[in-house]
Amino acid sequence: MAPSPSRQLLHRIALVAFVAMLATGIAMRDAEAIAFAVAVLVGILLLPFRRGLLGRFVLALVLVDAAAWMLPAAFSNVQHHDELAYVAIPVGLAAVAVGGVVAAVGIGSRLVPLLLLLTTAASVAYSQVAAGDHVTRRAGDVALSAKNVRFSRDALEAGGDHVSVSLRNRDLFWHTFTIDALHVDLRVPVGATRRVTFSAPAGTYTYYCRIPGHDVAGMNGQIVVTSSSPSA
Ligand SMILES: [Cu+2]
Repeated sequence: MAPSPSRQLLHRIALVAFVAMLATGIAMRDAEAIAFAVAVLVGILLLPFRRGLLGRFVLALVLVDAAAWMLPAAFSNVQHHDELAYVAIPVGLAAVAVGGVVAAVGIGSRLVPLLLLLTTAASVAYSQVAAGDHVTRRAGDVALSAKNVRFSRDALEAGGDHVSVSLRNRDLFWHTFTIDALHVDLRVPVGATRRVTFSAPAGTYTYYCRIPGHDVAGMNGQIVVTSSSPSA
């Protein structure tokens, strides 16, 4: 029996997802992205068995997860007019993930890839031509970056009435700069820089990334806030 149109489409989209995820993982040296690519490959290898049910199930799970991370990243980076590569990566991966999920639930229309391709092209083009609120680090910011589920620094100092922190995310998946005690929760998608300004009584505060598993993996540190600027 020949595979159904949706299974054929799922197979093709999953191959694209595998190559795109692997290439992104290698280009960004991102272990989580490579793990995602491997999970997609497992789903592809399972597709020929049991009328594809197990493969469909695995691919649906992995691609729903990918879409859940990449769609908001795509929206955020388009909206903030981030660098071309860091708009194209989440938009492209989100489109592939959504297409894969649609095929995994049994919709095999050829219109799906066409619509996704057009949406991707339009979103990326819009992000690069429209004027907007592109966020960059500013003088005086406490500067942090995140790479391979690590903050660049685990001890920060800040002073003054207002503390500004800018975080650049060099990983494919989201990171946050979160201080529960101060209700600070800065969310940063792939390749982007985001800033947060807050006021805090002098003291020592713990910051961490609240993406599941990241705090446990060591993504945390302490910020000491003094009443006057530390450089003064
Ligand atoms: Cu994180």
